[in-house]
Amino acid sequence: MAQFDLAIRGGTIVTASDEFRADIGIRDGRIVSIADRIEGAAREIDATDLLALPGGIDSHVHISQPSGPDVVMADDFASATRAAAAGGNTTILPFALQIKGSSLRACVEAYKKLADGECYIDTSFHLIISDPTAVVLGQELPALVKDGYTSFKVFMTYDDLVLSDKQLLEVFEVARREQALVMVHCEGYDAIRHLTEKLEREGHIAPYFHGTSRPQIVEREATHRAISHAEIVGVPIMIVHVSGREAMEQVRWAQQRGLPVHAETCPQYITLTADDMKGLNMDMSGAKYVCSPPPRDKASQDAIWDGIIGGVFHTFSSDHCPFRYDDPKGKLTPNSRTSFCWVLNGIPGVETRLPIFFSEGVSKGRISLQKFVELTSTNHARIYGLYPRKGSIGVDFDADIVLWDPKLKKTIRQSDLHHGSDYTPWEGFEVTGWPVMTIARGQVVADNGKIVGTKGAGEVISRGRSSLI
Ligand code: DUC
Ligand code: ZN
Ligand code: ZN
Repeated sequence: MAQFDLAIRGGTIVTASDEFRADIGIRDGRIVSIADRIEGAAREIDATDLLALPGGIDSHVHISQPSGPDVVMADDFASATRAAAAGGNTTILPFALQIKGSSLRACVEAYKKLADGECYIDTSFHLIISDPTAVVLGQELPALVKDGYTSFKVFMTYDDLVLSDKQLLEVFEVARREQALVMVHCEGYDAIRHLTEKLEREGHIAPYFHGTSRPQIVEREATHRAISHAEIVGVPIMIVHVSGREAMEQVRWAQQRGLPVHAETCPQYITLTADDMKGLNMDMSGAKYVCSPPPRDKASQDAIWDGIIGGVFHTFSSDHCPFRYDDPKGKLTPNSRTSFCWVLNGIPGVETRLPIFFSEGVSKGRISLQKFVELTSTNHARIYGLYPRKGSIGVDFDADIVLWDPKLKKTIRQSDLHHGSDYTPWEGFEVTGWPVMTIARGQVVADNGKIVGTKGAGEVISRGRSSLI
């Protein structure tokens, strides 16, 4: 009998700290040997001239999330995990959204049911707390944290999701007590409402004004408020999807004061600008880029790079939140033409996150390979309680590996993607560096853009405590 199920031969292994040439021996879905030369494998994969990176972990994706009446998210768990795998990911962390008035546990169980047997790669849920009742805070959340749901997101905006400052503080208290990590969506509800009403009164209703209705100051104020509340309670927080200089500076200020404040940014904030939401000839195509916080400007992109290079950001996620564009159940709902505030918020990106970041970061010489691995895999595993099972290449880790061709040039095209959306915001975007094979727990899932894995091979997994706790 062969000693290994699979050997990956001749690649350059990159971790968050190292880079070396070695073979990788895999048995029963785990890495069992790393050596100069591995013999005796049932299957060999030649990785000469390729990088062997820890599979991407995308800790911020939305799948099958209820987003309003007569609205359908473009991805279910099968299509989202397929797309993620084709884009070099081996684990994703979507959200289980609590519908106001519902039991949190019941919502989690419903999401698990949707995911069970459907995933091509491993999946693990964060929670979204929209209704922090006494039962949720006192009973459901503590029990769910114990069951491995060790992170939850709260919102400072949106009618159906916004928490008051008092509620934020209460959720933070539970997180501190139960040793969970809170992710915070920082945009101020009342300021957005005020600006939206003003814009609508003035007749500014096109998708472009989505950005005008939530300028950087709105994000900056909320970021500062979240940081202050976390300091009052004494709890670590993760500020998600930071879009520009102003919020980034708040995070950096907090970090310089020694506060445990962490931050995430996303591809849209290094590649898109508010102008993308303008559309052509006043048509609705700007809706394709509507997401929150909105893309800013070139100076903001530079500031985000400063934050990435300077260590302000810990994770680079997609915030994949996919809707179809040309669809009345997607971006073009009947209401969307009456005001930007009805345009569904979110863009697809789980499949393109890694190539965009590699190309803009590593290929353009802004960051090292190690930093790429740290921000796209290792830190996600550490921060969300998956380490040391996932997030690196080493003996005993899950055999979650992406083989990467650092020289391959590609143009991103919707026609090549695997997600459920009918467009990509990065149509025509040119990248250098591409994931040519994705291996999840020792099984090849994606091979040169072709899905060869099995639906159901990915599991819904629970997580331990965050390294930040
Ligand atoms: N926040 C997210 O995290 N994703 C999509 C929309 C939003 O507001
Ligand atoms: Zn958000
Ligand atoms: Zn999101």
